[in-house]
Amino acid sequence: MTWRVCEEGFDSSRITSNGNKFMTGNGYMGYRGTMEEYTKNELVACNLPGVYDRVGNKWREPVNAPNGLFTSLAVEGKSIGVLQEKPVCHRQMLDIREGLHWRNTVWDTAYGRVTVEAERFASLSAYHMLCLKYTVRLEKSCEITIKTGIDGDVWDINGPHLEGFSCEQAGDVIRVQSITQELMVPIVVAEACKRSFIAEETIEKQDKGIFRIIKWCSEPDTAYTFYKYVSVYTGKDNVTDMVEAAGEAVLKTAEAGYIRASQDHAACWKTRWEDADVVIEGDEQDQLALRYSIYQLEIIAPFHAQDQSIPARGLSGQTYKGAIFWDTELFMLPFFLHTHPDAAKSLIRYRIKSLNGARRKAACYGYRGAFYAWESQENGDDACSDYNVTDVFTGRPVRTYFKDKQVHISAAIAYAIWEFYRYTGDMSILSEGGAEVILECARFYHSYAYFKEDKDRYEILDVIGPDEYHERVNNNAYTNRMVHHTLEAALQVLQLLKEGNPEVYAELLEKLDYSGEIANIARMKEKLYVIQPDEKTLVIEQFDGYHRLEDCSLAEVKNRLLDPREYWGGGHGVASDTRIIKQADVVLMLYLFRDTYHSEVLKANWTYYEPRTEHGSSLSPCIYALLSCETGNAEWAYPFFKKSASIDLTGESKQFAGTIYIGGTHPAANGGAWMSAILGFAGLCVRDGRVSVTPNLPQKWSRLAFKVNVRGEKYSIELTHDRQNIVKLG
Ligand code: IFM
Repeated sequence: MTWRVCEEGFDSSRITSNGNKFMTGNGYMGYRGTMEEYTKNELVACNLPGVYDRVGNKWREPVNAPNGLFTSLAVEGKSIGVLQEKPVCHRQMLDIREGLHWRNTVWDTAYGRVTVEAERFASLSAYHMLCLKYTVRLEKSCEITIKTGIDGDVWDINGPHLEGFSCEQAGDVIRVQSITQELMVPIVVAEACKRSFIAEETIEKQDKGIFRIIKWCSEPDTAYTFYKYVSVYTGKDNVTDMVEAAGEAVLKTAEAGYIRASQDHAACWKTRWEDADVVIEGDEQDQLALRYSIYQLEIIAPFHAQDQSIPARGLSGQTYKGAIFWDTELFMLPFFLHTHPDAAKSLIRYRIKSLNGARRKAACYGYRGAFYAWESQENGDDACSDYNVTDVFTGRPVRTYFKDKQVHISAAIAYAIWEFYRYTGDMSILSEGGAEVILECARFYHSYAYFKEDKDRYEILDVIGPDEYHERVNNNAYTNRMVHHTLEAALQVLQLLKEGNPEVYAELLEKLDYSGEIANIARMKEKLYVIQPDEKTLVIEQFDGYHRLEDCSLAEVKNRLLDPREYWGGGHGVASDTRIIKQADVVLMLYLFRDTYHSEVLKANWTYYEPRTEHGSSLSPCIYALLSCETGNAEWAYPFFKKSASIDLTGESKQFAGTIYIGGTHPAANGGAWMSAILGFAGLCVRDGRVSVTPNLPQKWSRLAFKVNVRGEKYSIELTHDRQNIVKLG
């Protein structure tokens, strides 16, 4: 019950959301929760993170590989599938303990009952492999035709990305080779299919696909099962001959058999859960929702790579250009840091690897240092368009300033590197590029800031804070505080290296020509305007002039919408001239720097900003949960935890920004759900390698138990309303 996600009945209006909800994956690839008989029209995708392509002047986005699991069924020549024939019974299920997708569908046809049962997984023990077990059973004796193979005609938002198709058979293996249009990255998908029943098999080649046509006459009530072993390789993999590697992988897995492949896969899942599971007693729905959030993070975690990060919509497709946002550093990293520090390191290394992209961006705007991409792709270049929203009324692109003005992105990266160092105590992350990133981010802010002589202070002007509805504002409280932190981290990093690693220190100063910069950074840190709570109300103004905006209710602003898909921000948005904000902004700042504020300030700002927050971003509710826990109010936090944890189960999230599709999974919310439970309700705190908790469990929960990895040592933590137990595991 708490390890399974199930849906009964077939509802065509849920095809897209179920594609997200029933995702499987292994970090190397994400496979959407679609039916075997679906095609690109139902958004089938085998998404490959890190392989991007641009067609003409359309948006650059990650590539979907040819679908090696395509399988359709015909009985006496008539197609039977959920789209052709309404099933009498249909169940779709995800076993999150073992990372298995399963479907069972029954049709009542002129030929009696037809049942299809299929199970599949993206292997956690062999990252290039997808495996499928497919069983068909008929009540009567009929001619069955299965078409199964590799469908290269894939779903793309801004494609088609693949060209130069070659579809071949080589012995028992069929394969499709193609290349991406822009960078000509080769993609190879190979398939081997095994069955133990006798049938006639022919091969059908199409321009973009190759299929096996398997025909036989069935006995009544007899199960016919076949197995598909599919491998995916790209030119980005470190192999000399991809075609050979892909062919060998499928043959080797096929020879070992499905049971062996699924056992190896399950064993890897067992290890993952040993490190990451969180047990909630007292509410089964919460238990499932949190486990499911963890599952979503596990299937996108880059365990296979040294320096890969995670896109904002995970591996659920091409939404948001498959790009990496600050979501990873502030909302996902804490989960990985506490459970799988190696995966966390890969996320940090991705930012180190893409530092030159951030330098290019800064230089392009006339600044120095590192201005990270708002939407980052493989080389750190910004995929964010100047027109990221389309107006619903005119169909015209709307000029947005996310790319130019969300300068807080660099600070989030510096913050994450500093947190990684503080948590792991691993100096190597600093000497292997982390220090350079922090220093270059600090340099960027120094070149961006404005020194106001009359006020004798640095100000950060013309920015967008986390609340994207208010563009080009001055002195956003969150941004200024984060910049302050970056400057502080830069100075501390310099000190650490000077004392602990003088050679690296000297090399870095020389390489970056930084000696003269140190005084600039120190001065700016002293004189940067950090917005303080109002003396009477304790509220921190979100940006200069925020309090002069119209103070109307969220309901009133919603009422003003003429179209539900209308964009609320920018020049003409319904929220732009009001105090209604998209997502946690000041509240996020207070959470991150909670130790430096009085609890009355935390409460006053939570109470002020919450009714004015739309929670129009999936990043928002968890932050309100975390800050309420900080003020000792678990009951206020609870509904926000629930909202965060269940977002990809219910599918209740914004699907459009203007006319642009933004649906998919929400890893930042998944990470936020974990943070709310562990850093919020359990009050876990790890400082200098020491573990402590300040629990404040929701009334409904009778027990919360989890593990954390601190500097290579594992701790098991168990909490009830009146007991806490922290045990270091041997
Ligand atoms: O990074 C977020 C941003 O804060 C709000 N819009 C969506 C982005 C991706 O999740």
